[in-house]
Amino acid sequence: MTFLPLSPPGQTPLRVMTIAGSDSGGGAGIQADMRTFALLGIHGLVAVTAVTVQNSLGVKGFHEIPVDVIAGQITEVATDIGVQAAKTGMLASSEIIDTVAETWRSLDTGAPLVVDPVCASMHGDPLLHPSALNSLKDKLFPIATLVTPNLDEVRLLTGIEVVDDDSQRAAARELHALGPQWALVKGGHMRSSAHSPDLLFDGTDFHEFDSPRIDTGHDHGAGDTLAAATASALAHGYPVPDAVAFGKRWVTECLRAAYPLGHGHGPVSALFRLG
Ligand code: PXL
Repeated sequence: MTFLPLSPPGQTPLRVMTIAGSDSGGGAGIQADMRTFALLGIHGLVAVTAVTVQNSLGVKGFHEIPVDVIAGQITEVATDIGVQAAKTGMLASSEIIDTVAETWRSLDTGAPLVVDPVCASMHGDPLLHPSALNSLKDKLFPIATLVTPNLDEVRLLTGIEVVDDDSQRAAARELHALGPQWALVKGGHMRSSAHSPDLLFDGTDFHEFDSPRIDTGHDHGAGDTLAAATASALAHGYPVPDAVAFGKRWVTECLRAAYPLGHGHGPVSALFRLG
């Protein structure tokens, strides 16, 4: 596949910020995001929202970072280092969501914001208090360039059970009506399909992105990786449909390269990029 342009050695690369949780197993969260950024030639910036205690078998617990520390991380790096795009992942609580939304809004960077509305781990362990769903919808979605829910998140956010093309379109319309410029309904969790059809909607046009379903038991961090790669392409100025197409190709390759880890589920792997 073709990658993103690289800056020459010694020249400051583009910067993309991840506002997300730490995964002690190194497969998802900020660890997946930073790996993606590095292997795409992006300088990653970090605002840690929560520290999870987890391994390949599941999330045992998490500790939320105080909101003033989260706001501080975002503000200090954005005002000094500058940021060409950002993405959110695990935000844990409505207090954190409100802080992230307010901080990002007031910084007024003009940089695109990708909101991956992480609700639970692949094992079903909660990563967001259920009461925070409304904050996601009311505070963060309206300032998002792009939201990227999977089908479980779509059900929680809209009540729509996506089973086919029609319900996927209905979900995209409902999500877009919540205020983001673009809504991507990822089809990867439509396990009965031989494909992984993603649908992007900007309120007028639908764009479809298809890829073969990669048959791997190791897909931990796939959503984070797609959002991080898409944000990286947005930082380069790609139009949203092109950035999503790039993110989808990248995560498909990462799924092909996924590996077993520990006694449970392994992560997708960006290490294929190293040749
Ligand atoms: O893949 C979603 C995700 C995001 N962020 C953190 C996670 C997970 C899944 O486990 O642990 C920190």
